[in-house]
Amino acid sequence: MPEETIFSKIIRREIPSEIVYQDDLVTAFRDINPQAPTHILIVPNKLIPTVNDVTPEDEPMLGRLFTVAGRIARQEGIAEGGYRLLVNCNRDAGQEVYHLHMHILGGRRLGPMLARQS
Ligand code: DGP
Repeated sequence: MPEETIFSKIIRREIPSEIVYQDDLVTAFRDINPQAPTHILIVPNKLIPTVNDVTPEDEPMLGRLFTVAGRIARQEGIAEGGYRLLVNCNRDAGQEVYHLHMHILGGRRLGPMLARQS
């Protein structure tokens, strides 16, 4: 079994966070360190560490991530202006929390997709 992260405790509401949506498959809550006016994470309720660990049986949950992303974008008023969905996988992408999550970022011009190398 993979090791639980702080996100499992957030999903079970054992530690405080601003949950904006929850159903049988996914939970969405505001990022603790927002990079944009709207910065929300959507996570599977089941612990899946990275995209590399996804299996075909996870496909209903993966589809739910997108339908919930659209719903939250409308709720947050960023659907028309636009937003970015982002999933980091492992070290080179800078993944910090090893519980699969989709970032929803919006509410300002987000700029180029990748930071320039210095
Ligand atoms: P990533 O680099 O893709 O693994 O992003 C992890 C994100 O998780 C990062 O933007 C900060 C956020 N985060 C980490 N710990 C917590 C927490 O305890 N609560 C909340 N709400 N967000 C957290």
